[in-house]
This record gives sequence, C-alpha cells and structure tokens, in this order.
Amino acid sequence: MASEKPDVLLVGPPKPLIVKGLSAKFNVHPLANAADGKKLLADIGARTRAIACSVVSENVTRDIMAHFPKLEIVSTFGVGYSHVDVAWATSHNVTITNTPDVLTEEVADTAMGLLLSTVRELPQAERHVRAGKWANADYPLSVATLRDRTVGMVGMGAIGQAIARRLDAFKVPVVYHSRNAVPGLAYRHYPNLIEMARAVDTLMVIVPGGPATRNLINAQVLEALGPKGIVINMARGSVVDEPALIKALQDRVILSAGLDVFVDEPRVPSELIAMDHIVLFPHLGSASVATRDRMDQLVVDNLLAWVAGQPPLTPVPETPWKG
Ligand code: 8YV
Repeated sequence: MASEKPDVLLVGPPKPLIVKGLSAKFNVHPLANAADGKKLLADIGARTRAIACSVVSENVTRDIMAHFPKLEIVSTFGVGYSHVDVAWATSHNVTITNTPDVLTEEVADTAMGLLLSTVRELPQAERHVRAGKWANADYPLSVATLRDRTVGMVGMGAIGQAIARRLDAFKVPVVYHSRNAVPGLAYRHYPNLIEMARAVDTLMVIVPGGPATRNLINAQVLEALGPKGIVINMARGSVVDEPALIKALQDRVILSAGLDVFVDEPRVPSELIAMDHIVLFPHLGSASVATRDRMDQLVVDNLLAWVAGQPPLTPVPETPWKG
C-alpha cells in the first residue's frame, strides 16, 4: 500500500539530524544513497513536491528540478543559496528557503579569526613553533598590524553588520560598499567599489555569490587597494577573480589575503598553496557542531512548516512564499 507521507528528495549527504527530522512527516529519498540517481528522479519525480539540500557544495540545478513538475519548495542548508538555480525556481513558482540568522555570529567570529590570522601572521607563527624553530630564532615581527587599518566591507547584510560590530569593538574604522546604502547605519557608504578600495587597505568580502557578484573583486579593485592591501573572502570563491588575485599576490600588488572560500573548492589552486604569507581556511565560516546543527534543524523546520500547511519560516527574497 502506498504510504501517505509525502516524498522529499534529499540532495547532499544524508545527515542524521536532517534525515531523522524529516522522516516523521516525509518519505525521505537521499539521492546520494541511490544506486541509480537518474532512476530515483524518474521514479519519484512526478509525485514529489519538495527537495531538501544538506550542503552548499551540491548544486540543485534546473536539470534536477525539471524532473519535478509539482515542485513547490527547495529547503537548503546555508545562508548562501547560489548553488540552487534561483532563476529557474522563480520562473516556476518554486520557493527556496535558506538558513539565515542561526549562523550569523559564528561566521562573524570566523571572519575576525581569519582577519587577525592574516594581518598578524598567526598560523605562520604557530608553524614556526611546531617546526622547532623558536629555539633558534624568534618569529619575525608581523609586517602588518590591525592598528592602522581601515576595513572596507564588501556587503553589509546581517553577517557584514555582525563583523562590523566586532570591528567597532576592536576600534578599527569601517566603511562599506553595497548596491544600496543600508538605512540607519552610521558607516560611510561607497556606491563605487573602486573608490572605496582606494580609500581603505583591507577588504572584507561578505556578499552573496551568484551571477550578480561574479568576479566583483577584480584586478582593478586589487590595484586600487594597493601594496598594503589585504583581502579577506568570507563569501564565495566566485566573488573574487581568482587568477587576478593570484597574480596580484605574486606581484605584490597587494600584501596578503585570507581566504575561506575558493572557486573550485575543495580544490585550492597550487599557486595559493605555494604562498606561505597568505592564510587559507577550508570553508569553515559556520563550522561548529552547534551552529551546523541549528542550520540542519532549520532545513527540517522549513519543510515541517510547509507540510503542515503553514508558510515556510525563511524563504529567500527572490522567491517569497505565496501560499
Ligand atoms: C557553509 C556557508 O555552510 O551558509 C553558507 O552559505 O557558506 C557556510 O555557512 C559552510 O561553511 C559549508 O561549506
């Protein structure tokens, strides 16, 4: 007898919290466990109205969604959702939900960690101790200091503002670039990114990924930032023109970079690995057990609200829930 529970396709690893949370109300079909993924899509496509996605590293493409003529909702993990084809979802009346807010402070903490690590060369100093070099020589004084810097935020959403609050406490001046000024914010707004890059020495990149921001940080911006320049990327690899960044670092057009994200992650260009003066993190902005659990739970809660006939909790602005 056919089960009365609705079906949900799960894209990405079948994390226990998500599978368990959804199983009470749904028949969960993890794509990753299917011996034949295409067959699974063909088998459940006609009747399935919901997709869950458990990571930002798996794409929910139009090719996948097109198997689901009755699709109503895609509930994805991550505040960023450039891995879901938003244009297709919008034109097919499919609501996308993401996991904002629950990760804001965690990602802002990581951003400060990456900024301090990069400016003060903390990972390099730690490597010096572990390599047994301290007995022979002190680790050199860091070339840079946070004390004389101005941070230009590229993006001033919820996470950008949480980072800016931390920088206030560190007594570091903050300005920002975004398409529109954020009402009520006291920081100076630069509508023009190049102009802001000229005025600061540190860029903190925290804008959404996707076509609108692709290669926003390009050779011209790096040139404008100048030889004291440090770029911190907490957004998506796609926002920075990676070959231009590599060249700017190699030619010392800018001083350094701290990168949490990469164009083709988890593959990191060998040119970046070869540069010992920069800092590389493995995309761990939100990566604590507690925060990841809250994100997983929000993936579940959006779908539980929807299946109970209520509006999903956190639809993204491009695809508001219309009922
Ligand atoms: C990731 C993120 O979840 O939420 C996002 O959009 O990029 C992070 O929180 C994470 O680091 C996974 O790769």
